Amino acid sequence: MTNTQTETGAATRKENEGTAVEAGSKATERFTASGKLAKLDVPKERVSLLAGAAIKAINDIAVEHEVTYEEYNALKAWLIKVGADGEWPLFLDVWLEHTIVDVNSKERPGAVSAIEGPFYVPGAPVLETPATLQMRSDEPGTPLLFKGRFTDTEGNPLQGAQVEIWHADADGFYSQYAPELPEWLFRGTVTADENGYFEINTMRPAPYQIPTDGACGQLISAAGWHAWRPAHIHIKVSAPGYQLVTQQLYFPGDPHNEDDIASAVKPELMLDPKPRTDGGAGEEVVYDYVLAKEGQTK
Ligand code: MBD
Ligand code: FE
Repeated sequence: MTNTQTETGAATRKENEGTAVEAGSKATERFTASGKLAKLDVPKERVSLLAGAAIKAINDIAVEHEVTYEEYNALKAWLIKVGADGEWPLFLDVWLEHTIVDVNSKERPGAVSAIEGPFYVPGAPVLETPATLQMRSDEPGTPLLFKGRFTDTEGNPLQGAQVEIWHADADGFYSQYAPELPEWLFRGTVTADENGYFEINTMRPAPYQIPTDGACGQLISAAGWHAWRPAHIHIKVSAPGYQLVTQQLYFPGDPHNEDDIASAVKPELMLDPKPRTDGGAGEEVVYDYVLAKEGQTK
């Protein structure tokens, strides 16, 4: 298999469908331009503690594993390439974000969190339920009706809830990170009704291989790993006065549910799709959301 195919062989990447450097640079640009950077203010004590611990950890590895000069220079060259390819967001979101999520969500009741990943784009078109995400007229894949309900931790329906959803197409590509896809393909902000119900018509995404032609791909092949994430749907759920939850949802039976390169699969995030009961094509799946009030802990 090459990096130009999905694992199922269902689709082949076209010549012009972009490179790791393009996707990486876009993710880097977007992060740099986002509000996240403007707000950063980490106190000196924490910088000293965390940077000191990280430096110590890597020095300990060098001692324990007797790192050679050749390995040290390979590391230096690789780190330079990560930056040149714009792949710091990808690297961090694949190999570190899952731990940051767990550390920061363990006290929150309700919906379970997972990583945001590098391909979120804020400001997707707002659609009322029942919604259909933007797709092409000949969109390949299995139609998926994703529906559910928002409640608080007491079971009361939530007003003003919304689902931000983004996912790859049936070839494993994300709009705005691969050329020639419609800008908001498979991206939307869906508002639930006054009883907290939402319905979203979309297509089942394909398993996803992180870009293999950049620094992260170079590491993966040099180490003999694989680059796959299981098929997943990215979600941000929120309601006024409630804590925002970023998560992902997965499909049973995916060959990479057990060895996700980004370590972001959890049993609570597994969907249970069934054939549609209303005679429509494809599958439907129900997934309900319990949100915690601002400041509410377990
Ligand atoms: C993705 O789609 C993703 O979800 C992660 C975590 C990393 C790379 C691409
Ligand atoms: Fe993703």
